[in-house]
Amino acid sequence: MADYHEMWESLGMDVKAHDQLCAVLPTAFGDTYLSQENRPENMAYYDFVVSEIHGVRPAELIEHQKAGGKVLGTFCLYVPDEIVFAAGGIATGLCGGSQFWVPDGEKVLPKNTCPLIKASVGARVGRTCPFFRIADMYVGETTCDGKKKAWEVLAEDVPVHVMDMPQMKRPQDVQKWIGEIGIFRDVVEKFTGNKVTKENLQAAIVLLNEKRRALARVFACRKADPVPLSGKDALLMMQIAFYDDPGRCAEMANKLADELEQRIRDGHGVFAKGTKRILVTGTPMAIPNWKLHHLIETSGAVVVCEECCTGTRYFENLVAEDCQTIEEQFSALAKRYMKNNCACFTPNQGRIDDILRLAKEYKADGVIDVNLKFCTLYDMEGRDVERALKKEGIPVLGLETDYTDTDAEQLRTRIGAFVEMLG
Ligand code: BJ8
Repeated sequence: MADYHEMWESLGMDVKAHDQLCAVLPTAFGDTYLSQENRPENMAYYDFVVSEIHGVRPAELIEHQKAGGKVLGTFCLYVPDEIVFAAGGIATGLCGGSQFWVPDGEKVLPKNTCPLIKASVGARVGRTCPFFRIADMYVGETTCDGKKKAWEVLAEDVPVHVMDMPQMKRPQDVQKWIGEIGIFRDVVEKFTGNKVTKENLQAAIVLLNEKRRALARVFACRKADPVPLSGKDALLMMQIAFYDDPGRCAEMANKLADELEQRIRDGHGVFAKGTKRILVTGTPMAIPNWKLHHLIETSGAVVVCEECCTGTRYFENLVAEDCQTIEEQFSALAKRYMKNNCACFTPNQGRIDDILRLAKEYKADGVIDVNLKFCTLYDMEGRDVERALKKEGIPVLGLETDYTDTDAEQLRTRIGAFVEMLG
């Protein structure tokens, strides 16, 4: 990575502590990613992004701020980025996926909080992530209890707007979400000083739909056998999609899809034909959380799809592009975002249906349902997931883990036994 110390210092970061993170990441990435054979050439872009992870994109965001633009940090798939981009802002995903940030999170949160929340809060309070320093405002949401309380801690240090999520999916809940998006629009307009109009909202809808279409193209290629892309590489593309420039994200994903489609025509895969295919479902895997995929793909199987927020939920369902009025656009946004199936909703049959559908579409031999420790919502929903899959005769393995490596060998044993059982 080029030298960004001056930039990090100007952001008020704890540069000394941050250097420790920068020192371990290249080795972790090399061991997990660069050791893979036969990777598509177009993964070079994503490797480059990781090699400059706290440099290139943060520098772009700072340039945007210097030109008078605002950066809003988000943590959840329900927050409509379209509003931010329509108002000339940039929305960037902020979820923390490293154990490095957890101890700082534990200074202000109970230890028995999920690692995603602890890492996200720790990255801010420990001043060890440029993205968390750059964001002018954080956008939270009332999804799980842990997040709700985390916003209160973060709000002591940075402006936070919290969107009040419905917990059910009745027509009145969609109506409520339209209202919340309206409130969010007002906040964003005031914060950026720019109006959200029918025209700039339309442009933002098309921009983000293009990104969704491109990511979907890459995922569609994963249905092939032999599979032309490893699950680890697909996960990396998704993790970067959360904070990359959306236009560039679409361009790079389309280039990768072009290459993968050619690989399929040539019968060229990263794993041998017939390698056992795994669908992963459960809690999100924020960068640099590559643990589960690495374990699966070094245990004789390949991950072909993720039903989670760092997977299909991020790009499935487009926002209608044929709205005639701004009211129709708001309604289209609310309808699209409310199609996400997070365990914070009750009931959440839509997620079970999605898992069954995706297992068939991606020809999965088995499903691994992964839960981040202390995420009660996904943990409890695991029972229904297991029951539905068993009913359909699809083998399922439930796992719980965190960001540490202490359980890696135990997980490897269980995953290995599961893959072997698949025959
Ligand atoms: S839409 S999954 S991004 S809420 S893992 S913090 S739920 S205790 S991340 Fe999520 Fe939005 Fe849902 Fe997706 Fe809480 Fe569970 Fe932690 Fe979670």
